[in-house]
Amino acid sequence: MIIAKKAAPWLFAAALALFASVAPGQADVTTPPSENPFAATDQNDDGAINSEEYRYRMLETFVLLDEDGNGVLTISETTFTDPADFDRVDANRDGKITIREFLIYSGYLFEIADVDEDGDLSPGEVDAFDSN
Ligand SMILES: [Ca+2]
Ligand SMILES: [Ca+2]
Ligand SMILES: [Ca+2]
Repeated sequence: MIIAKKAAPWLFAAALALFASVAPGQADVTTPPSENPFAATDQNDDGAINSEEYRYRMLETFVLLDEDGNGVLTISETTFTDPADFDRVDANRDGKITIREFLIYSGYLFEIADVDEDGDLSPGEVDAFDSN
């Protein structure tokens, strides 16, 4: 399987990585590649992304990014161009992002994006976050 790392912009703007098109067509064969990443993440089709749907997407994203499958991400497996961005996620600064570090950081992004704090990300909240 070809991993579309380049198509997986991450972090901030992009990084509600869920909205990053981590080749949704590859991650889920039932999802047409052209489908809106939001819709692909919103598995119960209620028009919002809850924390479970988000977490699932994050795990999927992590696995797709982890090219050598060793369970950690190194900077070369990410699309970070600024090492400071990588360090922000790499909490213990050992040069590797573990799944735990990844989920903690992405959970933090979820909270920031969930402006009305209802535990769901609406399309509007995602758009607002993306354009920041
Ligand atoms: Ca949903
Ligand atoms: Ca680390
Ligand atoms: Ca919300």
